Amino acid sequence: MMKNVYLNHDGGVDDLVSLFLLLQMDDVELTGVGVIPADCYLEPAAYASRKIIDRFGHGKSVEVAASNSRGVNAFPKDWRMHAFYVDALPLLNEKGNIDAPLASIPAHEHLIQTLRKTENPTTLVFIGPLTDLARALAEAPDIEGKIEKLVWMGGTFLEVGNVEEPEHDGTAEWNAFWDPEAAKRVWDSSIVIDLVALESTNMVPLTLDVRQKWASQREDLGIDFLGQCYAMVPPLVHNQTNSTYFLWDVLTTATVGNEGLVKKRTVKSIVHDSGVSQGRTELSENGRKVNLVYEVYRDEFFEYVTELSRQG
Ligand code: AGV
Ligand code: CA
Repeated sequence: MMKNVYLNHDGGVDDLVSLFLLLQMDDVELTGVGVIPADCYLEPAAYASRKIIDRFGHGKSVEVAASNSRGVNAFPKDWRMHAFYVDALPLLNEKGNIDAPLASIPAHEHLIQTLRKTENPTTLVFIGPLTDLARALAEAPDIEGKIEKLVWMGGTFLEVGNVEEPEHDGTAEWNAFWDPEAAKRVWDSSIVIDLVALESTNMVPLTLDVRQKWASQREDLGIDFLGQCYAMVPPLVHNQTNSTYFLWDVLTTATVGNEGLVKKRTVKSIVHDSGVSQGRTELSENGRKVNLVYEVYRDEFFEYVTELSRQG
């Protein structure tokens, strides 16, 4: 059976690779794509998305909508630059023009419109902040009924998150930190949430052996694309730093194509929307239910991503 999927991403290397992967899944009908300028700049991220659809979308027509949402806590500029590098890849620019359509409405309205016009329920894949979903729910509460579930890369229940910023205590994950109020608003809905939090993404850092595997198979165009993308970001070599790259969003997307790659359990949680812990997700009996992805079959995951990327 075909699964309707709507993707909202924020233009990072692993966001754009996630879009590429969704386009390779036989049982996924990608109904639309929203791009939010959180961990990216909007223009190159929207261009890169459309070029990926053109080059790797197997002739499918998918509309891309640019978001006009703004965050509370800005991402570091050097991370946001990555979308420029992907957009400029010769592999995506051979053709010299773009065919994939750009929507004439902002991403949160595009989400509403797409959910309403899609006959069956849709799985939402959010691999950046939840701002566009929070705005869509505020404007059109009826869409809750059209959402199968939300799969979100965000949050953590570990003591240490991945935010290292002044005036913050370090307990949050970045997608939650960018717009903590949006996360709170989505928590207040009754949407089913699968949470791909740092518990599981910490198990899939970018490492040199993975890069080497992709390099050695670069004859294949899809695997070359993975290699080119992951050449732009720092791998884990000696020890982890604030800029070490993980396959956060790619793991999230892979769970949509293959649930067997991870283990989940239900927990109850709240979100802090202000103060020194803003963006922190915390276990609490008074919280709402989320399905926490807490473990990954690492080798199977990398194997799945590599094979899905193979074009030949
Ligand atoms: O917190 C993880 C999220 C994911 O959606 N993003 C990157 C992924 O796209 C923010 C982020 C945290 N640490 C980063 C990030 C880093 N070292 N480089 C770039 N982005
Ligand atoms: Ca992201």
